Amino acid sequence: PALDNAPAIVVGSGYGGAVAALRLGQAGIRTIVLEMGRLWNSAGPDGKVFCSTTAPDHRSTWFRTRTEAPLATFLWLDLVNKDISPYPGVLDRVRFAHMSVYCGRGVGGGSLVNGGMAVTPLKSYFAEQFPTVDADEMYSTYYPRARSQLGVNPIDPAWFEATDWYRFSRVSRKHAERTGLRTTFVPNVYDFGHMQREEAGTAPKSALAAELLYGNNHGKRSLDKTYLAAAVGTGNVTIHTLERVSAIRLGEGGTYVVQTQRIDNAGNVVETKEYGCGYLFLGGGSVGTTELLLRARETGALPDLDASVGTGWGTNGNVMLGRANHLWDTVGAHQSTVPVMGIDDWANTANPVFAEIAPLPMGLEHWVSLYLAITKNQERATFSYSGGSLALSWTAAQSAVSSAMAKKLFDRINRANATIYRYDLFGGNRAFADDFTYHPLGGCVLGRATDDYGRVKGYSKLYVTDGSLVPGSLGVNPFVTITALAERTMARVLVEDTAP
Ligand code: FAE
Repeated sequence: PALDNAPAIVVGSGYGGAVAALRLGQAGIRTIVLEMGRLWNSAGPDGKVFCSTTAPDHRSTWFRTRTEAPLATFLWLDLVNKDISPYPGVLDRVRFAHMSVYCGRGVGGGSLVNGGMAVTPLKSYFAEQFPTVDADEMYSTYYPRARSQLGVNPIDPAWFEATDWYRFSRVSRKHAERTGLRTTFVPNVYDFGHMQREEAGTAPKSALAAELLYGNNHGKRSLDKTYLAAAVGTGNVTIHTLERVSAIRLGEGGTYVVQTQRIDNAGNVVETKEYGCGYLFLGGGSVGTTELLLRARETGALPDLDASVGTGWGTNGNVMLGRANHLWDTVGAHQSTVPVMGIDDWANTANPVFAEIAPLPMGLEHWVSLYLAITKNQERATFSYSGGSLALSWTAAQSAVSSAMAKKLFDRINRANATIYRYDLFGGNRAFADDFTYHPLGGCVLGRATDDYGRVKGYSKLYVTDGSLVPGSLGVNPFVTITALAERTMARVLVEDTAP
C-alpha cells in the first residue's frame, strides 16, 4: 500500500486524541487523526443524526444484530433491547470474560455517548493516584483549561428545584439526606440554557426527549463541537473516519508506520493503508491504546515497550443499581437524561463511594431510583494479547468488591427510608450490575509504561494521551481529568520535543 506521510498522527478522536489534535494544529503541525467510527453529522431518514434510548435502531450500536443496553430489562421483561442491523453505530460494548467495557465510536469518542458529567476529583485523591504529577499545577492550570475548552457549565439551582424534569434527583437527594449523607451538584457539558429552552418549548428537545447513550441531537457540547471543531479550524488537522488502526511499527529514521483498515458501513474492509509519521499520539482509549501497544510488543514490532504495558487496569469501581421507592415518592414520568447530582460519601474512609443519581426516562412513572456508584475498588487487572486477540484478567470476585461497597452505602439508604432494591433491571435477578464499566482506566499507566508526561518508555516521539494513563481509579467520572492530563502532556511535548 501507498505510504501517506504526515508530521503527526493521532489515533482516536476521544478526549486524549482531541486535545492532541487541537494543540498540534495550533502549533502549525500538520496532523492526521485516524478514527475507526464515523462522523456523526448527517441526518437519517427520520431527520435525526442520532436515535433515542427508547427507540434504538442501527445507529445505536457498533456492528451488532441486537442492542446491548446496560439496563437490560424492566419488570424482568426484555423490553429494552431491540433487534437492529449491523452498522458502525455510536456505542460499543467490548466484552471480556468477566467485564464489559462500554465506549463511544465516532468522531468525538466517548463524548458522543456519555452523560457529560464534568467532575474534577478531590485534589487529595488526585495526588494519591498521581504522586509524580504536580497537583498544584494541575488544579491551577490544566483543569481550568480543560473545563473551559470543554464548555463545562453548572445547572441553575433555582431551575433544578422547580422543574419536573429533575424530580428524580430531588427524591434521591431527600433519601440521601434522611440517611445523613451529603449530595453535591455536578457540572456538565450539556448546555443547561438549551435544556431550559427545551422545557419552555423554544428549542428542539434532546435531554428532555430521552436522548443520551446513543448520542444527543441537540444541546450537548461533545468533542466534535469543541476541541475537534477548533482543531479542524486551525487548517492543519484532517480527520479520517471509518479507519481503524490495526498495527504500528518503526519506520526509517525514527519514524513510525501506522497501518489501517478502512471499513464500509457493513464493516467490510475496503482498503488497507499505511501512513508514515514523525510523531505518534495514541488516543484510542484505555482498551484501544493498550491493545495497539500490546500487539506491537507481543508481535515484536515495538519490542522495547515496558513490561508494565497492559497492567494497572481498573473499572473506576463502577456499579449500577436501582432502588424501589414508596408509591408516594414519585420520580416523575418526565426525566432529563442528563445527570446533575451525586451522593458524595468519598470522605468515608471505611467505605468511600461517590454515587451519581442517574435518570431512567421511560415516559411513565416507575418509582425507580437509579444510581451509578463509583467505589474505591483497589483491584486491578492485566490485559494480554495472543493469537490476535486481547484478553483481560478481571474476575467476578474483583467486581464483587465494588458491589459490596455499593451495598454498604445503599443498605444504609434503604434502612433510613424503609425501601428495597430493584431486582428486575439487569437480568438474572441481580440488584447490582457490576459486570460492566463506563470508566475503563489504565493499561498504560503514567509514570510506569510512560514517563511522567505520557511519553512511551523505550521509544521517542510516541505518546499516550488518553484514559489508559489513569491507574484504574479516580473516584469521580474521568473525562475532565483525561482532558487535563492531555493538556499537560501537550504543553510539555510541544515545547520540549518539537524543537527544529
Ligand atoms: P475515548 O473517548 O474512548 O476515545 C477513543 C476513541 O478512539 C474512540 O472514538 C474510538 O473509536 C477510537 N479508537 C479506538 N481504537 C482505535 C483504533 N485502533 N483505530 C482508530 N480509532 C480507534 O477515550 N465520563 C465522565 O467524565 N462523565 C460522564 O458523565 C460519563 N458518562 C459515561 C457514560 C457512558 C455510557 C460511557 C460509555 C462513558 C461515560 N464516561 C463518562 C466515560 C468517558 O466517556 C470516558 O472516560 C472517555 O471517553 C475516555 O476518553 P479517552 O480519550 O480515553
